[in-house]
Amino acid sequence: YAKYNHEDPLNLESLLTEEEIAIRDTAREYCQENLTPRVLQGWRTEKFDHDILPEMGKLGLLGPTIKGYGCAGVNNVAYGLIAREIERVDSGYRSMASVQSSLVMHPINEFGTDAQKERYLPRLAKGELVGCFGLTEPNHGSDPAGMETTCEETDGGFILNGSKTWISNAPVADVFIVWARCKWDGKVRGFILEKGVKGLEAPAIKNKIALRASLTGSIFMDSVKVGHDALLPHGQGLSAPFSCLNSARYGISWGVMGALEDCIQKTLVYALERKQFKRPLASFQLIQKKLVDAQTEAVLGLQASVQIGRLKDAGKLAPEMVSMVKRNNCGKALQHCRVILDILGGNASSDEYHVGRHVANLQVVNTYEGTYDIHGLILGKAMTGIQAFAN
Ligand code: TGC
Ligand code: FAD
Repeated sequence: YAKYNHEDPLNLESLLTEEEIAIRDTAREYCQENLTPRVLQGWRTEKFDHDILPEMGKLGLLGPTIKGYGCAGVNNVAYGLIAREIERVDSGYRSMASVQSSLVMHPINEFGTDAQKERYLPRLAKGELVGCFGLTEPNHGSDPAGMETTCEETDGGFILNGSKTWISNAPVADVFIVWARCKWDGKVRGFILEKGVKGLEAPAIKNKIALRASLTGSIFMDSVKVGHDALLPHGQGLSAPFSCLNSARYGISWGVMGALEDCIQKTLVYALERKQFKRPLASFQLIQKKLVDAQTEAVLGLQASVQIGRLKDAGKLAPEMVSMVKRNNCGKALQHCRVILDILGGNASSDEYHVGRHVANLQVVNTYEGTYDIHGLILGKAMTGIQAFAN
């Protein structure tokens, strides 16, 4: 028999190439040495740290699957491994990076013109520009098809009106990917807006009780006039924003496992050190069960994410597969981080023990990019042939 390694129970390492392992190790070293020391300050002050995206850019962690434009051109498993390392520190930092990579650079690369790619991708890859993605609206979250933001054609370009809410990175964004319904044919299309254009505002949503290390805001568009070159011409209909979501949701399936792994590691160390009734907490059966249940789900979730990553790289991915891993991994991470938080006793309420911060973050990650229940209904439709979420 092989020797059981409780730090990698199903030998995930054996499923990775040397290049993937090297990328993971680079990301891990950066995150542990540079993000961990800043996370409490970021969480407590809700301040955006403008150095982080450029630092990630230098290491090739932004838009890493894109070929050219200064991007690393690595595979989707490597992209997932990067998300896992960033979210091991904080979901807010992963949010910042995955919006930049999957929700801003991806649509420009997929649906943009050569000129748009040249103008934005190299600077987004370096982290010199910050991007955001506006799909959700005050009256339309789970049902973006109801979107009220409009676009009409005018002399020399377009006019956009409407508002978006709960938009990651918006208050500090230089580049806004905004989705609007076009008045001339009723189709949804994406537009690139630049900070400073008249009629565009992006105030912060303050005092969040989760994801505090990442800035979130609204987007208000009051007759924002842009040229024809703002349109992403090669994507129309909701399948365009949904294709961005497929990529971000896949990354999230890895990321939340990183957050759960961090909670397991921290509560295990605590349980081995802390004594009650003259014995380490780790010696009690109930504590061991909580830790083992959590670890089993982290290990199984990661196996599923590797499989989805390999299928994505092979061009054999169905969006429903992403719904399954996004839903499962977010739900399991939230559930088990919450259970093992109990191991910390009263210290669970101190942010210095970190696990409570992960629990708060994971409530949001289980909600954004399609809620747990919406992904359940997407899978229910695939299974039964009956759409349950709308008429
Ligand atoms: P439906 O009629 O099913 O589809 C409309 C069109 O879209 C196509 N499609 C997809 N294409 C690619 N990938 C997918 N996953 C797709 N799902 C659907 C579909 O084939 C159709 O194409 P066509 O050509 O026939 O027009 O659309 P629906 O309106 O009934 O959709 C329902 C539902 C529930 C699936 C969808 O609306 C949904 O996913 N809702 C959840 C909304 C959501 O995820 N919002 C995320 C906002 S962004 C965000 O949260 C960022 S957080 C980032 C961070 O900080 O990390
Ligand atoms: P609702 O759609 O109102 O849903 C409320 C509840 O009702 C949920 O439990 C949902 O599952 C349930 N529900 C809805 N419809 C049905 C149904 N048919 N059947 C059964 N149950 C249903 N959006 C962006 O576009 N870009 C971003 O960068 C972004 N970042 C975010 C950052 C943060 C911190 C947060 C909190 C959100 C962010 N979002 C972003 C928005 C996010 O995607 C939405 O919050 C999410 O899609 C849910 O929409 P909603 O909040 O309007 O909830």
